[in-house]
Amino acid sequence: MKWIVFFFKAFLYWLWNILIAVDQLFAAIIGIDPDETLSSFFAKRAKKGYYISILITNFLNFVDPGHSEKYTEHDEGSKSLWVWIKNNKPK
Ligand SMILES: [Ca+2]
Repeated sequence: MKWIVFFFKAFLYWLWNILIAVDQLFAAIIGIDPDETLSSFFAKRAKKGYYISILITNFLNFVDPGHSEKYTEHDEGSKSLWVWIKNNKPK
């Protein structure tokens, strides 16, 4: 029985990593820093008052209380396409 539990936990661990990878792939596709999850991106934008981000963050916190605080990556975001465009715009 303990091996069944072990393999189930290993499967969940693997599945969680895949979900994070898919999340960050989608983030990169829409121009967000590829090292940042969508949860983190929307939580930061919500704190800046962006309405759509507030709605998404409130929904995530409803489904998983404390989600945005738990998964906000304060050290990520500098590699987004939008930051690159801002810093490399022709003068
Ligand atoms: Ca990260």
